[in-house]
Amino acid sequence: MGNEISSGRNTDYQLSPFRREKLMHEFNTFFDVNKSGGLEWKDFDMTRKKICDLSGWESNSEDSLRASSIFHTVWENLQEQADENNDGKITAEEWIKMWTKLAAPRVKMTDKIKSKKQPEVTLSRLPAWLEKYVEYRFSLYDRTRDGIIDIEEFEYVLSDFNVPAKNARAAFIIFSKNQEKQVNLEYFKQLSCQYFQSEEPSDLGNFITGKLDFL
Ligand SMILES: [Ca+2]
Ligand SMILES: [Ca+2]
Repeated sequence: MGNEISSGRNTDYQLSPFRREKLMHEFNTFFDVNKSGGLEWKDFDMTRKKICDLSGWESNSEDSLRASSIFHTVWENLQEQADENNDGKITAEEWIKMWTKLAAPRVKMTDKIKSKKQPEVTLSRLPAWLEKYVEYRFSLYDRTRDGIIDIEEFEYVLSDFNVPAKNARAAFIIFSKNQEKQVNLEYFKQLSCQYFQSEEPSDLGNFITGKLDFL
């Protein structure tokens, strides 16, 4: 599947070290919940459960059933895109490979011959499964359910992922522009999109995980 010609993607494309580090940070800190070194349904099920528990959703409530269905879909879509050897696990290598494929600019064969320079990455939408996942992550942060994440909520939820309070607060101040910009779902999605795709270290989305520096 997906050889150079049929995929139409530049297969020489490599993610920058900056982007790789961000993606691995995301993989290790947030996706691999049980710290097994790989992603499995178990990791997604644990996140789903955590969101339901924190939100006070009873196991058979409409909200809980919806979360369950969405998490199954997210996991199935991720598997389709990343689980190359179909063993039900996504390794770090498969994760990076998937992102490399997604990021590889579409090229015409003639362009490839003309220039060895890598085309600039343009920010596009996240894959649909990830966008759904980001929405649930927003609801994990938004403890008071007012549609906005504040600095206390951000610090509180990240402490669960072992992010020091000082870093979480500093990061929040950066991407909220000194708390002048409301962090609602739309802005949170924009920042997340930037986190996964930006090559520019000063972009505000790079601070969305509470980590202050990459490479
Ligand atoms: Ca795992
Ligand atoms: Ca696999």
